[in-house]
Amino acid sequence: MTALARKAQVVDTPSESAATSAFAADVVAGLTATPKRLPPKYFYDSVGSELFERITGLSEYYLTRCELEILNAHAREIADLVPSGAALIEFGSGSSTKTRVLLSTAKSLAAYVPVDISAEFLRRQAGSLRQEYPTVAMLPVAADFSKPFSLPESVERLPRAGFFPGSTIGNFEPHEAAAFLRHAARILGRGATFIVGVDLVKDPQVLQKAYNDSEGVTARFNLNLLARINRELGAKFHLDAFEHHAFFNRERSRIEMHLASLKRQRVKVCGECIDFRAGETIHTENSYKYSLESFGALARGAGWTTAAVWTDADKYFSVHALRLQDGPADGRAEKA
Ligand code: AVJ
Repeated sequence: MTALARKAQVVDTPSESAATSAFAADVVAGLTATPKRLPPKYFYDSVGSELFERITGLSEYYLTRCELEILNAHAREIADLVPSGAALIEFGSGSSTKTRVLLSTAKSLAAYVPVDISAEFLRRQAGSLRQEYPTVAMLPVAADFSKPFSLPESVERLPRAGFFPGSTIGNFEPHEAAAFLRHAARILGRGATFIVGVDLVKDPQVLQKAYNDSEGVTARFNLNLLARINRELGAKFHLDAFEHHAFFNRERSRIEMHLASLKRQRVKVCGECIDFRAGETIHTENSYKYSLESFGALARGAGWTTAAVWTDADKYFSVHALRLQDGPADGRAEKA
């Protein structure tokens, strides 16, 4: 093996123990904080990813259905906003159905760069896409897309378009979402287009149901976080001593998910004793809901202009095509 090959292998396989200790540190920090919280990115181990897949197929979970309706209805227009010969950078992958709409319609794409934490998932996904789209270079990057990362050298000179579907941007606090859009501007560079899926404010009943489905899949998805802590960190959470709570916080325009302790209890996690009052919750996720105007304003504040916006027939969900003008974000695009 050459030195280069050896190096590449080390770089792209972050050791399991390093990942586990980062998880442990975040769990202990979140559970010893007041109020208690856990980062939503840890929902997606293999069990959680599978549960999320099931959520996207639920009739109550309108987000995926509405976004696909928009992408399919406007595929041509969206694809026309992607410069020819461009590299398509996807922030967090996993939504290969949505990606396929773009890969199939934007015929002249030179490369597809999915950026995701799960190297294993990326490898499998890239493998099947390679067969379906033999003319597009598949260049997965294993990284946390919310932190700075470098693009593969071969796409540095290509025009770039970004894709961030699913309203994952709603997991960020609004100020973090703005920071993320500035970070994306730096990665995508001058003249870039950014296609972003954003869930919209609507009848709270509809929102409520989307996060409290009748089959209880979302409840299991939420509780899997405790199951994962048990599996990977050897804790002993009793899953039946906690309950899934999801509600719309109107004032902050967000769905909040919590895990509520059904009784007073103490759980040992990584050597720390975590005490719960009866009814005390762990805040596990926020899912912000925007209006077309409020998201447009957020994007504008981060240096992007709105080239186009589409919604589904019910106006439940939106897809924004953002454009980076010559003087982007905080006045610089590294790659321009
Ligand atoms: C993938 C973050 C967009 O907030 O709707 C689904 C995750 N949480 N059901 C969302 C989720 C509960 C989802 N996002």
